[in-house]
Amino acid sequence: MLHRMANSNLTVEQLNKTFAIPGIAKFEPGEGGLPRLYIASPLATAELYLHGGHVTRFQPTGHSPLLWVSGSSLFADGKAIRGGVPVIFPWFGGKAGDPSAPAHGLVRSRSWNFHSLKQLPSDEVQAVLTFNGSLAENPLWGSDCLVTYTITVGTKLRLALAVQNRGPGPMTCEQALHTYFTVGDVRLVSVTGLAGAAYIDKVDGNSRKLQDGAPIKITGETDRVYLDTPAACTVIDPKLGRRITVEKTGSLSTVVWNPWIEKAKKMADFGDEEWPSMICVETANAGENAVTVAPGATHTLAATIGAEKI
Ligand code: TA6
Repeated sequence: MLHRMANSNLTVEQLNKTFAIPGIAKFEPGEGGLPRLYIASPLATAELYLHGGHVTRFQPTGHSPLLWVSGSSLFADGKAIRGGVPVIFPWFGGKAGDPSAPAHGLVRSRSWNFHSLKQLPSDEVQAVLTFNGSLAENPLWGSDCLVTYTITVGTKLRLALAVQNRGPGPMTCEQALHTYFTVGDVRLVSVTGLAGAAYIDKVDGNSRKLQDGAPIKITGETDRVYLDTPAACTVIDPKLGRRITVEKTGSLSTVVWNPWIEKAKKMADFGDEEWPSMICVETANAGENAVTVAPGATHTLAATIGAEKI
């Protein structure tokens, strides 16, 4: 059966002929028949969809999976996958001044182009995907641009989202790697690395607040955009007996989100009972941390995700 990519004439079979690494990485029909790259190296297993450039699985050898995906997620062109690492660009959340614009930008629900796949001397497996933003196609891009997303799978997951401004003027944009982590019980989890940071509390009228020095606990719907936070964050999960660390470069915002009970019920692609099993700690540039890229210049936001047992 031939599987057609959403916006390319390459089939899974043709992708494998061009890119597969025997015994390490191959394309297969994923959920909804969407083309999916499956990576199984001695260091880790991972899955990523061309749809949205979306990493849906990362499991370092010796650990249980680090990324969470809803059992109710959609896998269809034009729809975002609920979980994994959604790629958010060129705006975060709702687009300021344009309620008709899709939430979280233009790239998470469209198929990306597959550029390359290789095994590094470190035994890490590296995939590169691209997406061309064109004003002619959609003025919401704000500028012609080339997005290059480099995904490196090893004992850690390394993600690098590079935006090259191909327009004649400066390009101001927001971006995020909107990562969903699996946790044993979010009510037992704590998040460190954000002490003293200012944040926008989206469940309290977008009020601006200051994080105290204590580890962050989730005791209800939590939706916070922490500002001017370049440091690493750690998700401490006593039930799964591990801590997940998110190191980053090129990112000044960190978003912490759990929908809790009522918001989970309102999302059709999120199971009513799933909220205790996940937390988002997102690597972003949002709001006043939006970035301005000069004509011809490139800005890279990068995250490195790893786990250790406790
Ligand atoms: O990153 C947190 C957030 O902005 C929340 O406000 C919530 O909307 C979440 O993203 C998921 O957004 P989505 O459009 O994927 O439902």
